[in-house]
Amino acid sequence: YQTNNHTAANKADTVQSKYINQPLVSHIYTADPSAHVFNNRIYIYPSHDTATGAPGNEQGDHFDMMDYHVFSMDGVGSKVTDHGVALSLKDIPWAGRQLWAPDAAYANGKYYLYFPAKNKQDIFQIGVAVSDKPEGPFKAAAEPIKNSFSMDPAVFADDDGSHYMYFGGISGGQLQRWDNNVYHADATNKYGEELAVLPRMARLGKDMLSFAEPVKEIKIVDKNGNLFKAKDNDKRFFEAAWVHKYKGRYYFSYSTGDTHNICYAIGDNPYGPFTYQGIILHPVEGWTNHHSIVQFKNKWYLFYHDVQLSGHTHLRNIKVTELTYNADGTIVPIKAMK
Ligand code: FUB
Repeated sequence: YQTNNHTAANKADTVQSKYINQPLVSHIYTADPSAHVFNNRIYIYPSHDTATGAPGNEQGDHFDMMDYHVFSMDGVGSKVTDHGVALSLKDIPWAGRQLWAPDAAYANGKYYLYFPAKNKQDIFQIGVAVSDKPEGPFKAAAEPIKNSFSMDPAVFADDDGSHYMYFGGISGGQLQRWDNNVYHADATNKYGEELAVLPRMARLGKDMLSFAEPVKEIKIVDKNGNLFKAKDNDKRFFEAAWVHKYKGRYYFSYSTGDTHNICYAIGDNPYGPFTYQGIILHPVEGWTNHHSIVQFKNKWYLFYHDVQLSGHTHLRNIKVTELTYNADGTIVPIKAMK
């Protein structure tokens, strides 16, 4: 997660000419937008980036977020409402620091906010908070979700009412430290011939507060059915899992991290395996690339972020653009800069 060195000097120029879409909000920095349609309105659950002065390093210490805001809008292009602080670090009993990329779901007449944070031992886990309203405020459970680890939760609601959480991220997200659901503090990232670390998932319990089954790995394979190696870093999973369904098939999309692509793979069921298809979103400005995909009124949208407003990797701004499919169900790749 290295910072980039953009200067303010040429910014006015780049704002005019370089970006295909403009930030959805500019009064605060926002990132990792998870979008959902609730009550016929688009709700966005992003990270809230802040400049706390935390040092920039590979562990991502500079992503030092302290709270979440929820945003909503009638449709793409409509006014965006900031609903204010929905959950604060100080109100999460188990959390120590770093509120990273969240997601949300609706069930049982309630709204659930899922979020990663480092616990008091500085190990990432995933928490849940509950509200009667999609915009919150949310009340956090006293403990993280049992058996959860790493970060970037994404909750997919299937047509039969089942909810599945997909999660994990290597490097700063600590996923490389988890093998067979056991923690190894000293495990490091690999970049060679060994198999790439796989993202994880679990079906959520009916209470939406727990996992209903042991955490499983998700296989992302090439067209020959082979898993990627750690060195295949333009394709292998790094972070930012998202799942959506299109014409009965399951699309698992994710960021390749150090090569900055949003890629996707398609499977026949929520557990995979998922077969790699290609790039959805080419690298954006800033080190991280993180997205969500949602259908609204017969159109599909890709929410993402870049660093147009700040020029700094840890101070991002959320954006949206339309997503289109080819007749065979593959996605037309997007370049978000001219
Ligand atoms: O926002 C902090 C981290 O940056 C997220 O959890 C990652 O996906 C990356 O976007």
